[in-house]
Amino acid sequence: MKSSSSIEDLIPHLLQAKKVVVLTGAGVSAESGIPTFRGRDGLWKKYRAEELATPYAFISNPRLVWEWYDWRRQLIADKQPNPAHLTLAKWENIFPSFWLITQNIDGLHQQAGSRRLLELHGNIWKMRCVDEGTVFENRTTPLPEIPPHCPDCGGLLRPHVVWFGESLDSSLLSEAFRLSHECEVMFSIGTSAIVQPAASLPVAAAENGALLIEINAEPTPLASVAQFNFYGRAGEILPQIHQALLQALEKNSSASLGKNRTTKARKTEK
Ligand code: BV8
Repeated sequence: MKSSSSIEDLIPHLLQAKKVVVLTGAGVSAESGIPTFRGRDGLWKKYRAEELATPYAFISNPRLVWEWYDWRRQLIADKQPNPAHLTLAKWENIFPSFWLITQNIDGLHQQAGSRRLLELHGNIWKMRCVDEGTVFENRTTPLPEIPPHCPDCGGLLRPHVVWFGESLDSSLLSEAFRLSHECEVMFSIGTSAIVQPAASLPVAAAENGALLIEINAEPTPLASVAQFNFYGRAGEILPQIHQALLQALEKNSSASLGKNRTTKARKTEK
């Protein structure tokens, strides 16, 4: 496997960075105890995610699809953000412009405190009425009724997520590409970089001259495009990068990040 880069070599780039964007995938939630999509533990009964997370599966068997989502909601309900989520939430106060784009639907980034966040694929705690299109939050686990029905019109409810074969919200997607095109540094963390169009965001950043950093348990198709590769657990690597960055900020308070950011960064640690 390609060896990991050195955090020491990465830090000077981060000290200079003003616009930083991060793309996360299921690997960021793995250390919170949530199975990844394509990992060994990602299967549910005998089904693969690609077979159930589709409009076709829902139309032909809404009960089966909702049983899967109810199982995932129950699994996620008592899980907590891990150090990877918590570190990324702190980075909103470290870089002048920081945005987090996630493919995950588990809501753990919000729970960790991230606010500058785009949820590309929706959120498992939201439901949408198939007839009216109204969206509302529902955190009841287990669901009392499967499939659930709209409290207003009695129509069928669906998870407010983007299924395979469905288009992403166009304004959200164009914002994600704008941020990726304009950033100086892009991290791709805990994603196999297979699912499109999300997997094209780091490529778009790199094509526009951004420094691309991959943090993943194993190399992905982005490995050869990234200038820095860190292989291992995101919940360990991100805090290591964060600590090295804080030390460099302390030492080099006149860096382009400026004194106010050093103070601000110190504040996020209290
Ligand atoms: C669309 C919500 C227009 C639902 C999800 C172009 C080329 C090829 C195919 C396509 C293409 N354009 C469209 C497609 C089809 C399809 C697609 O990409 N298919 C793939 C399988 C090839 N895309 C779509 O359908 C998208 N729609 O483009 O609309 C269109 C319409 C019709 C036809 C054509 C175009 C919609 C995609 C959204 C699907 N919905 N989720 C739900 O969750 O129930 S995607 C699903 O996959 C999750 O959101 C997940 O986050 C996402 C990506 O997976 P990963 O997050 O990367 O997870 P994975 O398990 O794969 O990898 C985890 C990684 O973490 C691993 O590498 C592992 O090593 C690592 N890891 C594990 N532990 C750790 C770790 N790393 C660090 N630390 C650890 N501790």
